[in-house]
Amino acid sequence: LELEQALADALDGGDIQVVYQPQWDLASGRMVGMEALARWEHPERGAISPAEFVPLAERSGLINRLGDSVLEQVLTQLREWEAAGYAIPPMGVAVNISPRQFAALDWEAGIHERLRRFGVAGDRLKLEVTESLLMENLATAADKLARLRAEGICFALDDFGTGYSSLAYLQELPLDYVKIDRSFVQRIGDGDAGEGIIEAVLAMASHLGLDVIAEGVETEAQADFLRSRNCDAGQGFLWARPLPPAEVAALLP
Ligand code: G
Ligand code: G
Ligand code: MN
Ligand code: NA
Repeated sequence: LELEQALADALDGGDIQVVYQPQWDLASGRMVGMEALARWEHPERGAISPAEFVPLAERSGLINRLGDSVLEQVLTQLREWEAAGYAIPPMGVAVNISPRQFAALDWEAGIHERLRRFGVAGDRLKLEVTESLLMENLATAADKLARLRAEGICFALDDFGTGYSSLAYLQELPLDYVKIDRSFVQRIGDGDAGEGIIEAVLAMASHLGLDVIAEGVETEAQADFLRSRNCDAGQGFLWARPLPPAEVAALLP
């Protein structure tokens, strides 16, 4: 409860900041996008991981405010970068959307409204959702995605392979990318089933016409494996950690 109050105060005080982790095209080595990740520096406890405060925000209902804050920071940043003449990479900036946010009645309207208010084109924005959005009625979720996609926003399915994705469900959802969870990437070279799972995901994505981004790439051997299997893009400590805005801007053309 104490931490919940601290999170509410941090949201009031602007203490939730956004860092950006670059995503790279595996064939050309060019930066093709980035993922926005929330960071909380607590005055006494130091850095608190989003793995801790995002679930807390979900439980306490603060997730909508957290999500709005992250989205508004990203849109402000996009506007600034564009005004400064930076080319925003083609996959745009990805924002994580948690299931409870996605399900909120006014969430979709809030996205449309903020794009207009901040003067940012929808195609600069990518939203990362998880399979848990399927907790919602499949048709309702698919309609929501389709209406946002009509504004140019694209969608990635995050943490792919960790849930219950069935081909039938995925086929019903208008998605653009799947992200291979880092737990699979970390098993490359282990000689167990990890590589086979990645190959199966790549085959499935190709069948569905989806691009694939592998996350948590830490070694050249992992990158080589993914490149050799025609995985489209990668993200991970091998290339760059999540970076503050000025550092990621230095990587933009
Ligand atoms: O940045 P890090 O790898 O520590 O993130 C841990 C988890 O927190 C990841 O699952 C990530 O998706 C999630 N996360 C980070 N930032 C946000 C955010 O702004 N919104 C939501 N919903 N989740 C986030
Ligand atoms: O669930 P999601 O994909 O949003 O999680 C992204 C999280 O993964 C971020 O918290 C980010 O800090 C973390 N991350 C990014 N690259 C790497 C990596 O190469 N190795 C590890 N262990 N974590 C990473
Ligand atoms: Mn993510
Ligand atoms: Na993930």
